[in-house]
Amino acid sequence: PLIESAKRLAAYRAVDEHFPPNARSIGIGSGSTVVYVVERISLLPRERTDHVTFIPTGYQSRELIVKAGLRLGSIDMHTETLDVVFDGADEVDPYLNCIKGGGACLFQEKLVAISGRKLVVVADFRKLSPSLSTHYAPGVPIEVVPLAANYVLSRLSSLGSSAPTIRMGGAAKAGPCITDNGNFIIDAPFPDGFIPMASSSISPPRPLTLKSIVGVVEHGIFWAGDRKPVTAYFGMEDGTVS
Ligand code: DER
Repeated sequence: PLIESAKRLAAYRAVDEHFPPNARSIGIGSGSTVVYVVERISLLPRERTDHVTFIPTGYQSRELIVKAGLRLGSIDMHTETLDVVFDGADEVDPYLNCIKGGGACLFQEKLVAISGRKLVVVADFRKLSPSLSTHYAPGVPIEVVPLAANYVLSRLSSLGSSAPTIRMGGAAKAGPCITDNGNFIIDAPFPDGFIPMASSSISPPRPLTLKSIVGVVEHGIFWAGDRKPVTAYFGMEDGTVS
């Protein structure tokens, strides 16, 4: 309940402060915190949401939008920049760089985030981190083409990942987890926050190298410097929002 109330607090504050009065299109991320974002939006007066198109970032996000009775759109049909994108994260550093992909939705999340005017991250206190890849134990989620998975595993090891693994479906599915785009997810832990980058001179790390591995579709590092204003709301243990 403490964590759930922290998620709800962050989500409600984010919507109250960033849902534009004249909104036309809003991106909705994936995961459990964004559920409260949609809950808050559905409590807004109808005149504020009736004319808005909501763009999902996967099947779960799409279902949230439809079940809330909000108008569903699709990123492949949307050309104009989205007013704002709300999404969760697995780890957020002081620069507001994020690790995302815990829900295996990182590809569409990044595609929708980069299509928006700004990204508003909502998270509970557990996601705060002094340096990326030091708190979120599984490491950096990376979406890969299944045929290339073993090759990518070997490259990640040579780039310093301590124990990259293909994410399995667990009780939900025998064999690997399959993303909404039909790909695998590799979780790549990088000890003490060193994420491979083009140059060690860049601080905080800019993980260009990951994208250059053949078979990598997208990685879960959301770099705050990518021309996107990023705002983050954290629900804290003491019931405050920072
Ligand atoms: O997959 C993602 O990046 C999601 O945003 C997700 O990991 C956030 O998780 P949570 O809101 O359920 O904690």
